[in-house]
Amino acid sequence: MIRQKIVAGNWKMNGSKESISLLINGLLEMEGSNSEVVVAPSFPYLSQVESLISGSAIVLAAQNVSQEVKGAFTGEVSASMLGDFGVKYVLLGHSERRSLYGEIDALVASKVKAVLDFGLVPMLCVGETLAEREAGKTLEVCERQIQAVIDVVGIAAFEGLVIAYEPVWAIGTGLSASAEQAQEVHKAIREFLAQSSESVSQKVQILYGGSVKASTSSALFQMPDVDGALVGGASLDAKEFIAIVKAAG
Ligand code: G2H
Repeated sequence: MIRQKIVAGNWKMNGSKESISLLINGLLEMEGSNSEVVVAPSFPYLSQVESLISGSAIVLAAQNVSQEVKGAFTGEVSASMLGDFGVKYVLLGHSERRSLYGEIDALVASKVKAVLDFGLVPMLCVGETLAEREAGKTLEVCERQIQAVIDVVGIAAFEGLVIAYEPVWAIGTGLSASAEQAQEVHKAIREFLAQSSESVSQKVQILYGGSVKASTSSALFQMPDVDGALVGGASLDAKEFIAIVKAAG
């Protein structure tokens, strides 16, 4: 099955009005791509980025969301609010949210449900720590994180969801997984999904994330089960990000 590639830039807590304007103007010089190009600014800049990318093929993502619909939840942002700013994707279960903000599997699953209920697309991040990899638990961890979501939203909902495999040991460390390591886990994730639904397993896009750079991206994108990339640090440089988009074809 042919799955469209996605190249998503997770800007994390970086940027200012000025730097974001420069970055987006740089990205707008990009030639047309067969891949879907996505950017995920921090909440305060969603409106600015929505305006800047208007009329282009660039798609907007958010980095987090509340699991609640509305009400007395000071400091939280709902899925409907994100929808108001043209957001399509919402990153969920990123390891920084899991490790620094205590987001356990059940909370991630309820956020996935909130996003799907509002018609947006969750980008569900899963991945193992170095200790878990060394203990041979890579697949066990990824499967547990995915199963927690299946238990809440059902396997059919995965047709409207993107998975990002992000080994924690590769995030922001400069230590990217090799293309072969990524392929091995992506294939195993697809086989795990196939146990519940073969058709869903073939449709779901599985991105790789973790120190992706232009120089490593071509090899990654040649892997049959790698359907794109979730890019952190390298997405803050327009030229580098455009080179990754080009590598995706
Ligand atoms: C992983 C990735 C983006 P980086 O967090 O989600 O960041 O490419 O900086 O490792």
